[in-house]
Amino acid sequence: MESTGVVPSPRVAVVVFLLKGNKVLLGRRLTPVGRHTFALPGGHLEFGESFEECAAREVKEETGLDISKIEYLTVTNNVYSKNPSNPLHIVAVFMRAIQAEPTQVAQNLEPEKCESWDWYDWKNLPRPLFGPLQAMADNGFNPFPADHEND
Ligand code: 8DG
Ligand code: MG
Repeated sequence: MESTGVVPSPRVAVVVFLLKGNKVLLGRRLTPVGRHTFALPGGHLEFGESFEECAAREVKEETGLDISKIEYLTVTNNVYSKNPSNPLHIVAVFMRAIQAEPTQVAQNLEPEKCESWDWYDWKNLPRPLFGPLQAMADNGFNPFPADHEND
């Protein structure tokens, strides 16, 4: 990589498993990282925000949905090295939540970034999944509460 004198630094993202019954909300990405793969709503933490505030803001901005019962799940460290001229290192904080108002319908409010939003059964996820999400699913990660009936 040619040195520009600028030292790249990791960014923090907050990503949300929005849960409804046995389903999660996914949309096909239209942005360069993970283009055409199915991913969760989420985005970058803004200065001074809590994880919960960021989760609620990103879901609202991307889908129009209000969320509640926002809980921390896990964190992953992702170094995307495919494009060395644009190094990308993202610490992704995964939260879960449910709809605050179940009658609200997900809208595609950032159509330049996402094809559409839909609910998918966690046991029958669409493909291709966004890499980091596929890795979590492959590792047996389950975003549902322990007492949730998910068979
Ligand atoms: P912003 O700059 O508008 O705040 O953010 P964005 O444009 O909405 O960011 P994003 O790419 O949707 O999300 C930020 C990063 O979070 C993404 O580049 C990689 C990481 N990430 C994962 N898994 C997932 C996922 O399932 N969905 C989303 N949206 N991001 C994810 O590691
Ligand atoms: Mg996003």
